[in-house]
Amino acid sequence: MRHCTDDCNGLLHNELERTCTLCASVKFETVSPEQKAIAFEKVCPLLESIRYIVYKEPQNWQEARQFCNEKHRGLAIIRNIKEYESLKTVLQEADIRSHIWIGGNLVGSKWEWVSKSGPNIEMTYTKWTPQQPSGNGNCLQFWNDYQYDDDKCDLMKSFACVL
Ligand SMILES: [Ca+2]
Repeated sequence: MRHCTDDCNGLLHNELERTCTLCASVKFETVSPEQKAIAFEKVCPLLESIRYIVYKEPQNWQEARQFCNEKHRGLAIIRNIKEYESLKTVLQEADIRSHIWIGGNLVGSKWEWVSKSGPNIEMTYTKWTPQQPSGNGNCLQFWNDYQYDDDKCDLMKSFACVL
């Protein structure tokens, strides 16, 4: 895990470990006259207000990832249907129909979302094209009808970042 400097780019800064994390468990106390309670809440500021930006200029997956990391909050990740619909809308508005790199990566036998800093994120919500993944590549693209497809990482495609 990379150490982060002052700017966590929307991620949470863990002061103790000097790292950036996507989600954190935040302790809070409730004070009522009868009983004092301690609770933990999962907070993910980036994911709760996720916005995307799309670049038409084709790059290979690794270059796209590097670009998104430098300029934004990393390659696009999709955690749920809300985020999926959000990215789809951005692409439709930009009139981009297919072949868009997003931040999915095959690690071993598991598809994961890459993170700008910190560990990869488990891929729980998926929208695979029928008969995909076909095993012809380790990187994830939005294909026809904005459905997922695995493809060769060195191919040049438009791409989406987390804004
Ligand atoms: Ca494929």
